Amino acid sequence: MLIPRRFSINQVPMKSLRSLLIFLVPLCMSAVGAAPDPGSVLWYRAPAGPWLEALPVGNGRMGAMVFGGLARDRIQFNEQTLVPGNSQTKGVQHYQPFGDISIEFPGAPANTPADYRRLLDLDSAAVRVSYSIDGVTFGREVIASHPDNLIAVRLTASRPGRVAFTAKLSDFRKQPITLNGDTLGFEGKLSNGLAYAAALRVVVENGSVQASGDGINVTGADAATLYLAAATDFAPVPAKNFRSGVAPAPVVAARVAKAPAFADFRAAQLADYQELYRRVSLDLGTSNVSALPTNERLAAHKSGKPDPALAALLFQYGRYLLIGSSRPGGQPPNLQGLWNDSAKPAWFSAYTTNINLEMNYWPAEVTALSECHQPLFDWIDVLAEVQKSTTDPRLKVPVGWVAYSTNNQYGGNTGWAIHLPGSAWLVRHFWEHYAFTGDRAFLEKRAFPHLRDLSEMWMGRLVPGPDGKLITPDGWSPEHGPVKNPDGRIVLQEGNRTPQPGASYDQQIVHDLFTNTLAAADALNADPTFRKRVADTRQALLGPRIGRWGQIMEWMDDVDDPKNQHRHVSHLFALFPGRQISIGSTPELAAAAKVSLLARGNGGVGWSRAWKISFWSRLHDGEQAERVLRGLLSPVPATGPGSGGSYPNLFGACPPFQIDSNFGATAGIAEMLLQSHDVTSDGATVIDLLPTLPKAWPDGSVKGLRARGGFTIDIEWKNGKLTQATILSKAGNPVRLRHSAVTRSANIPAGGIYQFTP
Ligand code: FUC
Repeated sequence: MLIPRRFSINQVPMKSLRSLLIFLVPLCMSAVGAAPDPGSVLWYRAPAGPWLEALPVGNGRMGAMVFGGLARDRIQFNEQTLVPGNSQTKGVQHYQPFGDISIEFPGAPANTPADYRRLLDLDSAAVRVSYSIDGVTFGREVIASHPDNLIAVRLTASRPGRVAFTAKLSDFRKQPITLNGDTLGFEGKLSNGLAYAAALRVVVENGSVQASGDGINVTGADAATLYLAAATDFAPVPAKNFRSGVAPAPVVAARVAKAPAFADFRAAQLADYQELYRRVSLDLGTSNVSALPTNERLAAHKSGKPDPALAALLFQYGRYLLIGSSRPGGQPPNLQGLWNDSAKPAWFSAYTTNINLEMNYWPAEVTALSECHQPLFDWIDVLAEVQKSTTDPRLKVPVGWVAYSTNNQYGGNTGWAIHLPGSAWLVRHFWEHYAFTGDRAFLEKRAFPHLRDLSEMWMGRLVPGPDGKLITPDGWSPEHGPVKNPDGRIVLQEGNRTPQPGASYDQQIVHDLFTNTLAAADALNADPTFRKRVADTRQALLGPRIGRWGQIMEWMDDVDDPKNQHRHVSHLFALFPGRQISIGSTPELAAAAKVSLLARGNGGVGWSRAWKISFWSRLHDGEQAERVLRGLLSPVPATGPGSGGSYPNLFGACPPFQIDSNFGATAGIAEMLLQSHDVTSDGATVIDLLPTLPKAWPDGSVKGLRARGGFTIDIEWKNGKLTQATILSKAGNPVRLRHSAVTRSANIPAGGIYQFTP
């Protein structure tokens, strides 16, 4: 309940030239209808109706969805730690929405003004709304700042004194709202005792402010800023029962109270954000539909009109969403990143480890967002600690630890499926971080202990199979398996988890674990006896096999059904993200992988299509990769069923919304332009420049992609041909540059640059 109290606010932040420019330039640009950049702006001519039309902002901890309504704007917000449940078996519960800001505008027009614009500018990380009424242009800007851990809503008008609105705050669980001076707030507890609180402060420039019913009423202002803070008392420390011991209500009140003036707030947010975002740029060219609003571009794309800039937009959107949902010190993005308006999001919006969580991080290193990878490492450490001390006898292993298929931020699970190779798949991310960054301390202190322990665990678990080769005794291939029908026929059954010795998925992940462990052991000069044991065991592993119709066999017996189009493509892990199969080193297996992929088809749920972009990229088939990408960009309505495409706000449709396909698409597009997984026998990184360029992108450039071995790469092409590439070496590691039929050794010293022309 709101305690009404009249008050006035006379805080008028200094209007620096910079602040004027920051607000007026975008406002003027949209007012005069300047065309938004088709490769970095999502835009629409009307307010959002359903949630999947609203536009996201995120600061790595908090997120918000902006609707841009005329009579009422809704800003639905989240904080990534608002998670009930615990660290036990069956401890997983649904990730919860936090609350809403509602802004009511008096005298709003009944119809949407012709110049109404709603956009998300990825380059400046802002959602903007603008429209004019009777010659006055009104602007709104919503920004999530990582440095200040706040979300700000800025309201402006092109004439002084014309900003007027009532701001309200609500808790998703309907806790009472309090008013303290210029600040609304609420606090509560979840079923697991997790305390949460939010605060919304209203700051005006001129004008008057008063409490009004259950909100704060502003009239006659030149401009106003709402600052939102939301927090819980979660701390990622099992020994402290996952609590910080700090009550969140005073924290959020203090945070909004000391919010900087908007110009400074915005300057700090831009500097922090753009330092990450602007590391990579991608230009794939435009077409005559690229200038249309995003929803109309999706429709045009479906009707076959080319729009290469839409692929560039999807690429950068994935980077924007990762910066917005994964920052050092925070939690990893869950199945919806951190954006959720439902009390019961699908699959709890938890961390699922048989593809989804890992896919979230595929773009991190290659698209130069290495720092954003860190929440995953912290979370894996917590999961390992919890699982090592578990009382579940099925998880007790003498060394190492085991993940479940579904896990939460407390290291708990659903009890549904133990996912034996899940920990090895997770830990490969530690290796990749080192492979790209060369951070030796990280390799030694954080990566290698996991790689060593899990290698020991698997060396202890493998058993000889029928032909003497080592196999995993009780694997599976997510998420189906062979069963015998009453008529004796073998069929593949959805969800079947009957243990399958030697399932290819398990075999390939274990192989990958050993490969990464060996590379790490070499880099660290680790114990040679251990190294030899791992190398010998890897050598003795049952490897990928080609079955009766030329496919990669998914199980130990040749029971694959060529008509099976299951969404998971688990048996091609070795092609991507693994590197056991590649067209260079294992051409026959690569050909078999192609047979399997063609049989699986180009469709499926969102993440399945995203994965297939990377598979086809690794097979250097640009036309197939682009075809699958086009499918992923097919429009899915914001309400109702629909599969495997993109919602109006470009969120990926599993369905329902699942963010992995956004991240997977970004990684897949990067993989089409640059690859660096192959290593020569003398230890040089092989960098493939433009390995999978489709005909649909004849001219373009990409700048700032990263390759393993510590390289930063720019590539330009014209008429489908590479014209120039620039390779900057951070560490002076040996490298071979490969493009078409050309392979070139380059000796680039640390800090040196090499120009590649074909
Ligand atoms: C796996 C997938 C589903 C979904 C879920 C979160 O179980 O098979 O499609 O993505 O994870």
